[in-house]
Amino acid sequence: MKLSTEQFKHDFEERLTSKFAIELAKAGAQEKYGALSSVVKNYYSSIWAADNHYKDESNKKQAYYFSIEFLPGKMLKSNLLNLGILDTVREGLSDLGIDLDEIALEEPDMAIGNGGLGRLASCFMDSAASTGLPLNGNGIRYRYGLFKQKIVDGFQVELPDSWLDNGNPWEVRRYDKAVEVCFGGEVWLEDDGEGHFIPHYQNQERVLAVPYDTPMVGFENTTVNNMCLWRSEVPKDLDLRFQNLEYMNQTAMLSSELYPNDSDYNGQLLRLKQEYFFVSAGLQRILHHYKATKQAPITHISDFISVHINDTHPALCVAEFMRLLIDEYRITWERAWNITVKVMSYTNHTILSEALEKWPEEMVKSLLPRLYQIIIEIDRRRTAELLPKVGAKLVHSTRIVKDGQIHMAHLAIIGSHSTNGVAKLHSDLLKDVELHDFYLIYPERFNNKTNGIADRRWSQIANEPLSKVLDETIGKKWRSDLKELKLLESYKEDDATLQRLQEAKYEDKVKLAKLIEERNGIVVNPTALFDVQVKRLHAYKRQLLNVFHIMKLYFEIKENPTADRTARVHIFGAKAAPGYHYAKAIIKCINEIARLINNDPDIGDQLKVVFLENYNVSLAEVIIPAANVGEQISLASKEASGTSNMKFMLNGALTIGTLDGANIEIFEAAGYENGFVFGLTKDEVYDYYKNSNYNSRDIYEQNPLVHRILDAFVDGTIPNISAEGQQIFDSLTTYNDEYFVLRDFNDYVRAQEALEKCYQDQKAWTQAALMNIANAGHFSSDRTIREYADDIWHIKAKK
Ligand code: TH1
Repeated sequence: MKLSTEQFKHDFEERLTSKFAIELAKAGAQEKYGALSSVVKNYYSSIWAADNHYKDESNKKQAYYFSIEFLPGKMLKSNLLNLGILDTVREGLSDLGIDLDEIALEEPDMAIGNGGLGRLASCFMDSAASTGLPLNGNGIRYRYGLFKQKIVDGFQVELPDSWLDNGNPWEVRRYDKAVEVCFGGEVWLEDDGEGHFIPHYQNQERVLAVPYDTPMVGFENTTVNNMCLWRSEVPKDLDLRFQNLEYMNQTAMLSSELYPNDSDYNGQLLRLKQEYFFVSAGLQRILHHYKATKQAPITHISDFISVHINDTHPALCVAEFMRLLIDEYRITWERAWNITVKVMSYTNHTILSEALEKWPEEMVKSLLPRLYQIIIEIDRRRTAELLPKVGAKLVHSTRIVKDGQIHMAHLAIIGSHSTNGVAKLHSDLLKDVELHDFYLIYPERFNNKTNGIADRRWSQIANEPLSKVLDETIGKKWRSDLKELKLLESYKEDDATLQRLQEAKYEDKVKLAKLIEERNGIVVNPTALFDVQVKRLHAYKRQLLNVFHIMKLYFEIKENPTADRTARVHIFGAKAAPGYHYAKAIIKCINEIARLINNDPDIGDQLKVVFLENYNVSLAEVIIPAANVGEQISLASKEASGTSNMKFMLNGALTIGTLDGANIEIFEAAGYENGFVFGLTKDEVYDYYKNSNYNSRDIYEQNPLVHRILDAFVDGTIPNISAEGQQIFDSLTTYNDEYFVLRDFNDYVRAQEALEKCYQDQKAWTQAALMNIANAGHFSSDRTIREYADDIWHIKAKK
């Protein structure tokens, strides 16, 4: 949009007075943020309304992304950037003596997600709007987002994230679009005399679902999509029988808290309720909207809408859509089923067994009696139809209802026309191993969509120094088309460009160093090698491997404190699920190791270890640009894709990583010579499983370095970790090291040594960094979302 600095200043000052009855000189940061966000909202509101109108009128197909998590982070700068007024506003504020970056800090991170899954959903929201694709989000408006992490005496402590305390300027409450969602009670079917069975209900618990719409503003275009988040409330005309505190509390709880588990399933009733709550509300709203805006009969709905099931959490979509079509719209089972399969599509994000949702039949039956009937019937009909075609073995292994449990992934695959994985390796594993039997029955449904990132946030917003170098080297087209970064390759031998890239990185490192000093009181040298691992704390991600290598460095320096070495700073950011004791033990150990190393005068500047508490999107925006090395060291086959790997690449960090998830595609794109690969391959891992011939104790006994490092966890070398150190020690010796940390240790050390050697040649290093940046174009989520739009949803971009 067009906006002059003068106009902006006028709008801003006027809003400050009208909203807070205060003049600029007296306004605090909170008020300045309130006024600024309100002005910005005003700028996009007419575009939003116009685009809604266009969508209704144009009759074009729209897609809906159902996700139990979103992780947008802060919205202010991204809205400014996408409206094309970031520089104008920055300048206008500066004229008024205000620093945009300072007021931006007032916005709480919107953290209604745990990690990669929710962040991917938000990258998709940004990219869809920015590529003009009609894709809307559907989720839950959690009152409390992901907990805030504090580190107290080295331990993780969780505090509530009460992110709505000062209001949320972006959302619009749409009470007139509220719907009811019902739980429990009894259901029976009665013949209506025309061959249709009508369900009758009694004793159901009713919940009002109220939608809050948040606009997703596209980058320099006229598309504004909607992220709809549902809040649970008590219906105004509540039946007397339900008017008690227990029910009121239960109802409020539904949208109260995000479950803090990443890649993990914990089968609690409230979670199942949350899943049905946003699924039912979302589908009802879609159908109401269809009826209100489309002339076509409901049987044509698959020409107008697509519903995407993001991991299995919204898999009830299949059964709920069937219910609505059959019970509410009186469509026959066969037709309803054909429509449902056409409308639904599903993404699998993990093969970890602890993350695969299976709900006890009894639980589903009592909480969702009608859906239970429908699920049983889907399973029954499919079994009858397929038995003669594919045989009992395949039918049995792929059944939805088995051993008293409802398999949500099975429901999602069977009830949709597309199942995709999130990186090539992961999608191949789905086809060849984990979902092989489904692949045999429905080969045409399987496909891959390698993840991507909202590159504008991770470069233009997060890394201004680098963005400036890019503008001045290859022009500005990369800002709207990341593939343009390829042009950078021709500057690989240009010393001036390499020099400028180094300067930009240095500037980012100084900024992070400042933050580390402020937050942790640790002084780090920005010329040191910054080696970063930021992601959820999980055993399969193997933060321990990183920690063991740090211990090796520590021992070496202690033995020879005056040797000439590359100074290193190891930076961690990671939250552990509150009930995941092993992960929390690792956090405690990292912090105690940091304390030990950072306070040892022998070590000095040669090695520092920093654990930054409360890792979240906005912290990532400071950490990732400053990294020289990104750690992507999960056990091969375990990380479905990973997405921080792509953010590091885009910011010119080199990857040290295993052949896992999207790392493989990153190494292929950037060139294997521009990264550091190590570790078991997925085939080697699967061979170990097949032959059950891994013995970690042997490695402990036979490798003196491993022995020494492990002993440090239990012999007092690392102080204050007696219980935690023992737990880790035992997991790797007595319990056979589930994620092959010891098996991969030597090779990891080799890769780290190669990396360090490369870093000593700053020119060669910067050339490798340049090759990473130049080839990051493929990992824009603009590319990913176009693939979903073309291959799965069949939706078209607004020109
Ligand atoms: C993550 C995967 O672990 C990660 O590899 C991938 O890049 C990301 O999804 C996006 O595709 C997952 N997060 C969750 C969270 C829950 C359940 C399963 C997964 S998989 C709650």
